[in-house]
Amino acid sequence: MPKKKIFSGKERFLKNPDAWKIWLRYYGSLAVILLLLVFLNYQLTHNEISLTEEAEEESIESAEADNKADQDYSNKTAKEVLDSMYEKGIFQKPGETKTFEIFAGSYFFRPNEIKANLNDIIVLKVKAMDADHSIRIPSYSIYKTLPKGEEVTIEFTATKAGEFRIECPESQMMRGKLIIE
Ligand SMILES: [Cu+2]
Repeated sequence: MPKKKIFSGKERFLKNPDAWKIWLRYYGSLAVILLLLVFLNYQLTHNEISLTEEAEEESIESAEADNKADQDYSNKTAKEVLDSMYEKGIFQKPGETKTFEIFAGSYFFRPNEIKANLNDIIVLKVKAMDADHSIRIPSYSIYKTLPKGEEVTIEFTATKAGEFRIECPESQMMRGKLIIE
């Protein structure tokens, strides 16, 4: 009696004519899953890297901008910084003190034209040379007598812009101009 051949599960499987289909399904699924995992992994790491790069680029850019601002600032002198603030109207520009030496004589003021800027503090040192005179700037309510040979100091703030007459009321020819810009 021939011994009945007993196939193991594996042998039986291998004898199955459709075995290749099962194999394909099994390994095919595995391959697909594996590919999917590889793809996902690539996507994740790639995105992570590009995000990190973006963040790095941004931080480099902002650091560069900071540096540039710092440099712009440090390249400017204190005066330039202040001037730019005056220009922007952050501060009102204080006037400079401008001193003028004026000689008064028969019949002149020398110099006879004084120029200053609005808000300047104007100091006039006026000296009558040959006789007593006086100086008057009506628009600024200034009137001072000038005894001969004596230096008289007049100080005022240029609060009004324009051209203003300087005169000696006693001498019609003694005329000057105060120009405030
Ligand atoms: Cu005079």
